[in-house]
Parts: sequence; structure tokens; C-alpha cells
Amino acid sequence: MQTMATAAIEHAMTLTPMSEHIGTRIEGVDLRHLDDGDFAAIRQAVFERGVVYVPGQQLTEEEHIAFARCWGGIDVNAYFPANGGYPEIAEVRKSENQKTNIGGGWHTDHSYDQVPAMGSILIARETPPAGGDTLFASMGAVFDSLSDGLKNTLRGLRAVHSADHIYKADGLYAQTDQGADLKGHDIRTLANHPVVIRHPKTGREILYVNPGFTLNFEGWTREESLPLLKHLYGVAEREEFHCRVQWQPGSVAIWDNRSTWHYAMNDYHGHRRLMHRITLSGEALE
Ligand SMILES: O=C(O)CCC(=O)C(=O)O
Ligand SMILES: [Fe+2]
Repeated sequence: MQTMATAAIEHAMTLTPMSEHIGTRIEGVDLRHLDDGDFAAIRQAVFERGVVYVPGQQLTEEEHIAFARCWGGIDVNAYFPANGGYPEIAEVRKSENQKTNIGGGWHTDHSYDQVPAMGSILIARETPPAGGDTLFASMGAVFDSLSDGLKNTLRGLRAVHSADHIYKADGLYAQTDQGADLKGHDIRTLANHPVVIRHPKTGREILYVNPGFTLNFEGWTREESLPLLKHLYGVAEREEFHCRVQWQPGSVAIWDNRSTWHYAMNDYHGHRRLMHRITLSGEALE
């Protein structure tokens, strides 16, 4: 009896909020052997809380891919280096000698695609002795905090997004010590999305612009767009809308690109950090 009771307690999956608006930490679960109920609860937490953090996992590359397939399709990232034998897995890496990291500024992955990826499953493989956290922001909570007048104005706007200024041959990363690792310098991207989207699964209104990839409001010049974009970015940068993931080797984070921004902190110079990322296919936004 004692053993059975202990087993039952060990199996119980626990979900703990990481901050008021965003993030759920999940424990008491092994992502390699999920039953349908636990998988559904994790999916719901990703949709409602933006990011889920699951420490202490031991997924191999094959198990990472198998878990990702449970969510739907996999998008192969066009820019990040692939992990040796597994084209589905992109490596996000920084060596002892590099000064620049990937994702070291607030952004939403793939907003430059007309059908943006739904999210990512990131696994920490090598972590620095300290630092290298990832911050996430809730763009639903940011939208909720705006005045009714500004909300209404934003509901009538669309925005133009691109990744060319970041990844092309003379773009931002090419100037840095990450340049040689990245590929896709000749890819051109241009997408346009509503500034306020409805989350495809929860229906929640979300502010969908970001400093990494949003160029301007449709029909406005960049110069005209920047003051309003900067105001919105200033709101989203408030810590009350954030949570922080602190990685150990094996930790897994699953995030929803529609409802979050993220920021990989670059505060561990002289140490290696290696992450394995699988990008999950998404749907058009409206
Ligand atoms: O390394 C990280 O924590 C995240 C990097 C990033 O922006 C990404 O994988 O999309
Ligand atoms: Fe990113």
C-alpha cells in the first residue's frame, strides 16, 4: 500500500505560476511518457500562460522530435545551424569565445512569416555556471493594460514584419561573431498581420508587434510608426508582464509565439551555452 501511495503521489503533475501574468512551471512529469490528460493540461497551460517550464527532463534528440510531433507539424528553421544528424533540431549556441548571442533582444520568433510558427520546444543541453536565463513577456496582459482608446486604435491597424535586417548578408548578425554560424543570408521575408490578433485557441486579444521584426504600421512610414511602436514596447518591457526561465541541462521550455515575446540574456561571456530548439508549425493570424 505504502509503495502504491508513494507512486501515485510521485505521478501527480503539479503546475505552479511563475509570475502573475505569464509562465507555468510543471513538475512531477516525464515528457517521454505522457498520458493524454497530462499532455492536454500542458497544451492548455502553453496557450493560457504563454510559456511552460519543465525542469529535470532527460529527452534524447529522438525523444525531443517525437514529443514535438505530438503538437503538430515541425518547421525547419532557415537561419540557425542544424544539429548534426537531426535537421528538425536547430542549435542555439554561444561558445566561450563569442560575444554575441542569438535572441539577445526582445522579439517574437517568426512574425516575419505570413503563417508564423506556433511556438518552440527548447531544451538546454549545456548551460553556463551562472546567467543565460531567458525572459518571457505576456502580450495579452500588455494589451489588457492599455486604455480603451488606444486599444480601439490598434484594433484598426495592421503591421509589416521582416527578418531581412537581422539575417541577410549585410544584416545585424552578419556584423557579429554569430555571423559565420548562421545561414539563409539570401532569404527575403515580408509579412503583414493585424496589430491585435485573437489567439487561435483561447480567443484572447494579443498585441502582436515586436522590436525584433516589426517594421511599420501598414500605410504608415517607419518614421510615423516608431513613436507609437516605441510606446507599446515601453509598456511590454515593464517587469510586471514578465517571467524568467533559469536553465539547467535537461530543462525544457515550450512557448507560444502568438502571445509572448522572449529575450535570451547575454550575461555569461567566457562560457558555453547550447540549446536545442524545435519549431512548431502554426496557422495564419487574424
Ligand atoms: O537561447 C534562448 O534562450 C532563446 C533563443 C531564441 O531567441 C530562440 O531560440 O528563439
Ligand atoms: Fe527567439
